[in-house]
Amino acid sequence: MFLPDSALIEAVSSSFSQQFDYQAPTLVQAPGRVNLIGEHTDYNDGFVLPCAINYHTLVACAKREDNIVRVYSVDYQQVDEFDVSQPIVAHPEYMWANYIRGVAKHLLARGYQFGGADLSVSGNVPQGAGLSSSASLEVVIGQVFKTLYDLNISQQEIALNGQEAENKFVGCNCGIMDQLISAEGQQSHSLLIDCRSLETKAVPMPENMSIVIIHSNVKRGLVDSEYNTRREQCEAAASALGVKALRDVSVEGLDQKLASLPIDVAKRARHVVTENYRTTEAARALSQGDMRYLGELMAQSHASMRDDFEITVPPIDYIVDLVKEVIGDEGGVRMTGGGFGGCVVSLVPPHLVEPLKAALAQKYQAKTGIKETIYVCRALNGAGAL
Ligand code: GAF
Repeated sequence: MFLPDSALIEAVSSSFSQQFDYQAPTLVQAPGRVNLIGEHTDYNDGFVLPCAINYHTLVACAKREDNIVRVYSVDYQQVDEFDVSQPIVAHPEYMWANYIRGVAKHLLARGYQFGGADLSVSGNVPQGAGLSSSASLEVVIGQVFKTLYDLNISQQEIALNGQEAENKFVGCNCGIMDQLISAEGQQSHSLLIDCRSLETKAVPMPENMSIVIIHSNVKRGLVDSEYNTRREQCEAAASALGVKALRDVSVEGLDQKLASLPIDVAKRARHVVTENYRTTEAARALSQGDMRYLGELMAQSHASMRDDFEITVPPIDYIVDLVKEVIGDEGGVRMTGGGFGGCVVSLVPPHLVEPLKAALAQKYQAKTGIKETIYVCRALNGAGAL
């Protein structure tokens, strides 16, 4: 089994001992994710193709005999405490604590019974990068209570509970992709997820390609409001077209179907409908090792996010162009995640990883004034105890 970074293990273990004066018996992890294709399709009941990556949120934990949950955040050096036998309310100050409180509250509301715990939490999933640090925190906390109290809860319900906590307690109207891949990821595979049925199909990642994630380090602004606006536009399109969700619209004759919609709404819908098609095609291409077709689909996906969904920013478009210059048609590249900054995902033949790093080092900062960060990743298993 692939273990989280040893520095992370050391950080949560030693801080647990310092904070609570005894050694943690249990370590539980949940990974971040990168989405290969299928963006803004999850809340339209559509398809996504993410994989879990080797960056984690990690918790050292122990059961308590009472109903108190004590949490130490290694990254914020702050402590939170709440009682699971009392109504759980939002923390007045600490945003990070609300992910934990929200998950506990919604697990209890679903009927799961558990008492207190001591937790020391840390993570190396880059925050605000579109790699799902929040979802991995929600999922790891569900996994912690499952592990400590032997709860009879499926990985899928841990994910749904995390999403519910984020929607109702934290206040972000996200879809299910991030939590589901963090809970159910499979080593060396991506998962084609049907976000309506929540069925998953594991698709082997090609051994001859490296997953290279390039963080633009563009500070993501207005993300929540833009995200919610996009979601409303998609719902307006579905309702105007008389379907439950945009998943139910096929690509055949699409421009004609969208002709009577307001221009913005039509563009958003065109992205989602074509992206659903591209995502199922991409899963097929990946499973057949057809990297050329996969690369084309990723390029179309990026253009669609840029021109129709309008969620890319110039530094991200620049990185995508730079990567294309280096890899040609030997791999694929597109923005990944919610948009307005964050990361680009690329599948790159191993012999081109160093030339790619060199090209980025030479050109990106010179053009944008911002330094990129590069993560070469592997596809890993979802959440679990170590
Ligand atoms: C964010 C959301 F949390 C996901 O649910 C998904 O909608 C994604 O943006 C866009 O594909 O990560």
